Amino acid sequence: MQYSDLLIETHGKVAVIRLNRPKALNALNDNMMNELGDALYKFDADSNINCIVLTGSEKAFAAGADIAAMADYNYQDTHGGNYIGRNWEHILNIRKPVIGACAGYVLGGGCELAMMCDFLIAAENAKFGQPEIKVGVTPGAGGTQRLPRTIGKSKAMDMLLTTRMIDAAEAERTGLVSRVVPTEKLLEEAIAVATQIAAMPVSVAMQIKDAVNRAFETTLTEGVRYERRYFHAGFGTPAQKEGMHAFLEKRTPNFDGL
Ligand code: CO8
Repeated sequence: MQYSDLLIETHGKVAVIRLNRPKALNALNDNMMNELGDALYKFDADSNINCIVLTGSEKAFAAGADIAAMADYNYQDTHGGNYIGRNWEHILNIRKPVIGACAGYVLGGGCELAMMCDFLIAAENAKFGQPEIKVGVTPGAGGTQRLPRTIGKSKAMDMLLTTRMIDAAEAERTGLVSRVVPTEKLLEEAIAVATQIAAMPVSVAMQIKDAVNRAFETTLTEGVRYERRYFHAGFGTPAQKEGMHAFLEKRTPNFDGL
């Protein structure tokens, strides 16, 4: 598939997917979401790739869903045959780690897409917000669900009801992002972090991702049981043998292909 709204690069075992509709601040339209799903599935299945970085431009990760495309929709258009949302959640099926590298505006559907990544690295200039109420709708891709689970009810309500944007420092303070880096270094830093992850056994990275996501869907006891099954099953795998023996032999483990 040729992409018109994405740019793709690879750096060793790291794939970088860049949202690329600069004239519309990367507003997320149907074609871009189709392309994003395609690219994510492709890299998830590619044994040469262990980690994916999803980013936008310095001005905008994404300023939301494409308002121009949606403005004249009616209920049949959104919920009918071309159901909005059908191509928004492919990212949740990706087994390998996906890091969101966010600069500039991260708004509405852009913030929701970012929250579907495994963790976020923010540029100092990043601004996160859920301004949907200002265009007369609720969020539709998890803004009312993932945001309060991530930053707490009070901050989430404040952002959702007033449309207040939070800056990178506040986003880090609230746990929405894991690190803040200088704006001009965002991609370099994100690739460095992804490269570190890509050197780990991808099989274990995928299990950790699955187990962490389970934490949001189940009780603590069931979640720990789920984790314990992965832990027990890990014994006897090449990754466990290589990791533990490399430690005992005081050498760097080689998790290539594991
Ligand atoms: N959709 C379409 N076009 C956009 C969007 C958008 N979300 N955001 C910006 N643009 C366009 C502008 O129309 C403008 O185009 P043009 O040059 O042709 O006029 C261009 O990008 C540059 O934007 P501005 O001139 O407005 O730039 P400013 O620097 O003045 O302002 C802002 C930047 C503050 C980001 C401003 O553009 C803005 O407020 N944008 C809209 C933000 C917004 O409301 N986002 C939420 C949209 S609704 C949503 O995301 C619902 C998600 C539901 C997903 C459900 C899936 C199931």
